[in-house]
Amino acid sequence: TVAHALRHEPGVYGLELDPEGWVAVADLLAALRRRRREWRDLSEQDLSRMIGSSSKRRYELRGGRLRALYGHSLEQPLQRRPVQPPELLYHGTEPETVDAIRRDGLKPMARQHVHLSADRAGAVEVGRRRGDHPVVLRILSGRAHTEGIRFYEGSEEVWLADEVPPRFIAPGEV
Ligand code: HQG
Repeated sequence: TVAHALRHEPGVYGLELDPEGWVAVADLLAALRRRRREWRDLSEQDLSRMIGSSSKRRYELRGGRLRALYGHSLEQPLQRRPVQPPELLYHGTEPETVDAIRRDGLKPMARQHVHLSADRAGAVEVGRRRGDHPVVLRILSGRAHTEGIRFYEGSEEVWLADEVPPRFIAPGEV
């Protein structure tokens, strides 16, 4: 529910994200408490326990505010500062999409950005969401950045890009 509110449809919860994706924790808690009976006593501690017990860092909780670090599909793009990415990044996907990706490049599809992984193991996990035989593509992110493609930091594990044209996708799978 928190991912839905902070990545996709804040309006459904009566919330509005600021330009960098933040909401006040108090507002989010009020919205969640209204949502379900068993959430009526939800506290900031519950929220921070939920965030801390996850295997992935999806949120940033700071100064009474919370935001999702990546994954957004909102129409209004969040303000992000482009940064230099590592030389290589990885993208995990399913075998069925590889031909289209090699032809058209990586596109954000329903989200604001293409999502890339900092290492191969992370990309395997991303690809596994779609089936038992994930494919991992190696992305020449250093070269793409030099040639003007914008990259942004999501979390330590997740990198974002506006797009990845086919010439920056290394041949073969890793
Ligand atoms: C594919 C989860 C055809 C792309 C994950 C992917 C990640 C194309 C799908 C994060 C294409 C989009 C994001 C093209 C890209 N033709 N297919 N030209 N370009 N695709 O869910 O990267 O657990 O929006 O390969 O772990 O799978 O929610 O992106 O399969 O970090 O925190 O289009 O979401 O994080 O799917 O996943 P998604 P993703 P959380």
